[in-house]
Amino acid sequence: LPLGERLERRIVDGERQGLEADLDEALATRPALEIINDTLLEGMKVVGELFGSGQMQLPFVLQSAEVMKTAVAHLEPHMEKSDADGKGTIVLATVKGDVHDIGKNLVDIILSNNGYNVVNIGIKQPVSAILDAAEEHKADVVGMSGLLVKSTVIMKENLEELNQRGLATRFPVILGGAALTRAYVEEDLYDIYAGEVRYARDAFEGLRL
Ligand code: B1M
Repeated sequence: LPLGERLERRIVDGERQGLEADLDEALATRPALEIINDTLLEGMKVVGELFGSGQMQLPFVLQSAEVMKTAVAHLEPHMEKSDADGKGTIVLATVKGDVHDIGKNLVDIILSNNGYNVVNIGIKQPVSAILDAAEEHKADVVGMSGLLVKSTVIMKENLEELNQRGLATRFPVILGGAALTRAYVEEDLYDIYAGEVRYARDAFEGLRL
């Protein structure tokens, strides 16, 4: 197989052996971010489709996710970094009940590489932990990620909690993850949140915001 297809297959098949060598070969001709966006994420998309249609079982999805994480970790040192530092602090978390963290961690890498201080507190984080971290680190923004449909409901509850605690005007919120839609965030949630809430389709939109 040509290199690009081979890398995509490695994600789909959860095949680690030879991964680094293929990535190094790809790095010789393409920037790291392009390899992630145009090749590796395509592989994850296929995994999602296979899983969603019952053609792939969960342990294999996990294997693919591990290969994806290994690949991103290998590429990370090759990503462009901006010299600018101290642009601001964002607390980043995957919301309560949700373990998906590949997208959140990509957001972390891209923001960190572009001069932001990212406090990534991990997965399955209740709103109290997110807000504690935001207060402790004097965050400029709170970022929440979640891929499950039920996470979209949790995000709404979290925003209501910020309202109740009088923190909405202090913390603008960025939401991301596959189960969200722009309309849900920027119309429905916008109406209930007393502060700013925005939707980021991908890590780059997160950076722009
Ligand atoms: Co899960 N899973 N999974 N899974 N999984 C999905 C999300 C699913 C859509 C698959 C499917 O059915 N087709 C489905 C959700 C269905 C739903 O809710 N309606 C699903 C399910 C059902 C489940 C379980 C319930 C399965 C089970 O146990 N029966 C279970 C849930 C466990 C839990 O959370 N409590 C589960 C478990 C897992 C694994 C552990 C095996 C693994 C996760 C491993 C890990 O993350 N460490 C996994 C995986 C890998 C997936 C799919 C296949 C791929 C997700 C991924 O990593 N994509 C996923 C299918 C899919 O998404 N289509 C699926 C790549 C990643 C880079 O994309 O996270 O979307 P994403 O991030 C993007 C943007 O969304 C955005 O930027 C990123 C990069 O551009 N973004 C942000 C994300 N967060 C952001 C935050 C921002 C800004 C942008 O600012 C704050």
